[in-house]
Amino acid sequence: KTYEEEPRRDPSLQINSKEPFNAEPSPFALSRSYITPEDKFYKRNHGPIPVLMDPSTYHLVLTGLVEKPLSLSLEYLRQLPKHVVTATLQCAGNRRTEMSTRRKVKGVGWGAAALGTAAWGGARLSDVLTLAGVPHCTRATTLGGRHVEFVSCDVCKEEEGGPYKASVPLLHATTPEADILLAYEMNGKDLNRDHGFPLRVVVPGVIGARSVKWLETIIVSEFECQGFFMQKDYKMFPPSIDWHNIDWQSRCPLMDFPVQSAICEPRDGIVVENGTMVNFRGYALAGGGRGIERVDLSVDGGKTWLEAVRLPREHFPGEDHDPQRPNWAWVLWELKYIKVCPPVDVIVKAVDSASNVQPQSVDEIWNLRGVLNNSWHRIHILAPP
Ligand code: MTE
Ligand code: MO
Repeated sequence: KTYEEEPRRDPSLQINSKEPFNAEPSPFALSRSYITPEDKFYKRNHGPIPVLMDPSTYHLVLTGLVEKPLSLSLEYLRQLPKHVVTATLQCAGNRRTEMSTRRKVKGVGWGAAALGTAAWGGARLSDVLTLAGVPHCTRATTLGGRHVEFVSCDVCKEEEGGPYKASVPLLHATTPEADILLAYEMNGKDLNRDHGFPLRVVVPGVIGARSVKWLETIIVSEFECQGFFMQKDYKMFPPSIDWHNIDWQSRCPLMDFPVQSAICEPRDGIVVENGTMVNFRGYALAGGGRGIERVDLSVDGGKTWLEAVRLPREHFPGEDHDPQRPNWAWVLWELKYIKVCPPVDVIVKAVDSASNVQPQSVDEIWNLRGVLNNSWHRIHILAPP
């Protein structure tokens, strides 16, 4: 399989790697809309985009430690109760480039826009597992299943030409309130090829790496997925660990992402006269369905803080909406007409609903793979020469 049949992409995306295609929008474009349009949504791949000839012959296979192995057509999946969930997908490598400025890390460089919010439409994973005779369970199935593995049909170098795969714990997968979807729609349209046509997993509140695109097979298994991206990547190590002393087995695969925020407007390095009134905008999000409690902005390098104003959360038509339920989507925030005295650092930090805060410095969380950089985000505002 090659890169000869890649889809067309928005020319305004910043390309971080061409083959496989990895790209993100400008932070400014990202913060323009609550629901990220598909063409502006970051694209994270580990191989060529699969070419599926005929969706009418597509089948999703459910196998492993299930009572009833299943093979489901797309048409069948579309007849199951449809759920529309607005969820932010964020790559664990979001803001990796900043982490590298401290000490080099390994991986595709990403700015602060490796995330996006979409209204995902599809069947619930928990419903499909019920069809296969897997009950909602707290420990293991009667057959011994403990994890639910998702296998794609793309080919990745890291898997030595095999497909991308990942798993989530069975308890998570069988919990209806976890809103894990087998999604065939993004923002009310059929999924496009870049984002997983014809079917992808969406695991809200969890790093993007577990939301497997181009899903082909679901396996209920006794063990967590043994694939590269679960065992030898997307784990977080302490700053003392480097490539010479790493023991991959000593850590568990990343799931929920931590509280995060960034400034999207104005752009880093703008030049303004002393006393200029500036508008600020950005995003904040929390993993695991924890919402954002507060967003603090400092326009004087951290001496004093202002509380940012959240823009109204938008509800997509047909969305499952209940304010009591977990919050899977970001907050867009804003502060307008704030006087700045350059040169100065503007900083943002957020607090989630469980009172988790972001670390001040990237040094505390530096890790060799450059994942989960959620340190205070700053931009520099410069004075005219
Ligand atoms: N699924 C497959 N099959 N292949 C991949 O390379 N990348 C994962 C995940 N699912 C990937 C995949 C990673 S690391 C992320 S962050 C998200 O998809 C990105 O989803 P997006 O391209 O729709 O933004
Ligand atoms: Mo990712």
